[in-house]
Amino acid sequence: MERCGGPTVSTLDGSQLFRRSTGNPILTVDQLPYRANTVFNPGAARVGADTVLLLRIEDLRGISKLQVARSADGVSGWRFDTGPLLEPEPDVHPEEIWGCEDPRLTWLPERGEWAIAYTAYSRRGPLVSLAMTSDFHELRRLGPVMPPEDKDAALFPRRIDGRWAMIHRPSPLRGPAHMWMSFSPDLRHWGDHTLLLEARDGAWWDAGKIGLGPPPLETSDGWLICYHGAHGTASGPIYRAGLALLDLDNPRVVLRRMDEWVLGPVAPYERTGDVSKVVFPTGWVVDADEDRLSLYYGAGDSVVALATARLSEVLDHVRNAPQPGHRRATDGDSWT
Ligand code: BMA
Repeated sequence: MERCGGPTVSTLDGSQLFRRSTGNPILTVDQLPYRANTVFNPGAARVGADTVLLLRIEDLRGISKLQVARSADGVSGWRFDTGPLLEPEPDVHPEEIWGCEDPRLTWLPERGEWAIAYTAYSRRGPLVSLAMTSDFHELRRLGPVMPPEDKDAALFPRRIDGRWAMIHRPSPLRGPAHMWMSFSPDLRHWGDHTLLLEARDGAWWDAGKIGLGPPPLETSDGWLICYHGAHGTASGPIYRAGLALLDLDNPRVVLRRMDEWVLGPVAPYERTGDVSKVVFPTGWVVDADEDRLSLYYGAGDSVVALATARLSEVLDHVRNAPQPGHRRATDGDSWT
């Protein structure tokens, strides 16, 4: 991935960085070539002149599969492949018995192919599986790489100190669900599991449970990451999205973390749906010439939506966010 961004002066506050597409929701179940319940939480990629979305499509049984849609402008005119790229094959892949969900796409220049990190919904709970494709027509499964419960995974596009790196979100039996990082020599065997970014506590928007959104984006300031936080309320969780910056050479180090969310459920299609009050980013595409960051997200677990920002303004904000190492009383850590 090309390194992007440069210094700018921005007067926007964090919640104004992303602007919703006037075409939202950009994809709904009515546009699909077959009947289904919902379409949401897409992986995103730029392939040649097209934006490719790998859509999560939940069928009328409740089981999800992954289907490709292509568009020249990334907003409209979506063309669908005839069949799904990845559909559960429980006979040979029993971990997919209840579906394949929430893909994240990472281009790996070294291998000349895309890594698809997705959630396989097994009888023992969701787990992280990997598959590879070079063209979004043919697919090769690598299989499960993290046991249940674990989800919200994406690969870094290149090796870090000689090893592949992945962010993911295990759900521990006890306590909050934080984001972790793991390493692999071959994309199959993963270890050196490291706690990366902690869910905050109490009333914070990202208290209790967080998870990575799109794959880490390499910029000259560091790895930009977007993550969701699920804030519990009496009427269920509210899913919002925030930003952080990881050290370029050692992404185990969180350089900056914005306090305020940058995207929350405000629009009607975000506040109602199969699950209400959900924005769930899973893909982004950069147009460096246009200084544009296009963020694709599931809304209300029912439709696909798009919000765009100037990448330079996003980086300007994240650069000026607090350093997590500098803890404050409001962080609610154990020493307060
Ligand atoms: C998460 C995942 C997502 C879903 C989100 C909001 O745990 O299951 O697929 O979009 O919850 O319901």
